[in-house]
Amino acid sequence: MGQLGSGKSTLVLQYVQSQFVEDIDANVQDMYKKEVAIDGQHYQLNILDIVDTDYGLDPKTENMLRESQAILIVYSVVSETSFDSVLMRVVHVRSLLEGRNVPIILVGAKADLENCRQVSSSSGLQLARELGLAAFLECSAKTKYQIDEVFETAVRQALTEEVEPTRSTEAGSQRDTEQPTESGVPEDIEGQRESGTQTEPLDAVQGANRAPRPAARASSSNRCCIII
Ligand SMILES: Nc1nc2c(ncn2[C@@H]2O[C@H](COP(=O)(O)OP(=O)(O)OP(=O)(O)O)[C@@H](O)[C@H]2O)c(=O)[nH]1
Ligand SMILES: [Mg+2]
Repeated sequence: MGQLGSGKSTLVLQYVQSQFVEDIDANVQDMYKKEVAIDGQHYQLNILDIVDTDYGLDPKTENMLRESQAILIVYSVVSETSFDSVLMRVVHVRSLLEGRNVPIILVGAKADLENCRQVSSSSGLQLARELGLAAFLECSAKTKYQIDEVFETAVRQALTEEVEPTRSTEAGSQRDTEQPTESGVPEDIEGQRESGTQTEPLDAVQGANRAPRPAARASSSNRCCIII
């Protein structure tokens, strides 16, 4: 999810096809599949690149979102308006999820465009913390910076949610109505990153590189549906 032009499709294509495509058809919803090994386990990822407008989603997409295992909300670090639209999207997603604990990962795209940056790394991190999101990363589809990490984070977070005792990510299963848990972002990193200075992976702030608990791996169906 994310504002028009924030970089969603380019990000997926770089991850799935290892190419930076400059001109991608907008307003086309595509499902991509990728087999990956993460932490020694094989997974089949189904990545749905949705059509997301500021006017909402169609009902079919909303249903797929409810049945997903992880949701990526993307903004462009060179577009303050895309960043400002994140809150609205998080609120909307949470209303659709009705308490299901599907991890929402905040992604700052186009991090190679440092000279045009309008959103600092620390602002992205702070928003992720304030909203209690599962993780935050910046990436660049152009330079491949943190592209794999974005999706690996999504899978790890999905697995982490799977082991919560009363929750399930199996399609069609009964889910509880708890509110999303606290962010995995550690307390001690706030303020460590200054505007415009982000050049290294944000691993420390992701909650992303937390290894999934062993039970998570055991209960996984090795399929993961990610919405972007
Ligand atoms: N420099 C740079 N440009 C990027 C990057 N990612 C995407 N772009 C460019 O940003 C523009 C929009 O990217 P898209 O991937 O189509 O954005 P989108 O979010 O899928 O857009 P919609 O489908 O219209 O909502 C394209 O011209 C891309 O080439 C990046 O990491 N770096
Ligand atoms: Mg697109």
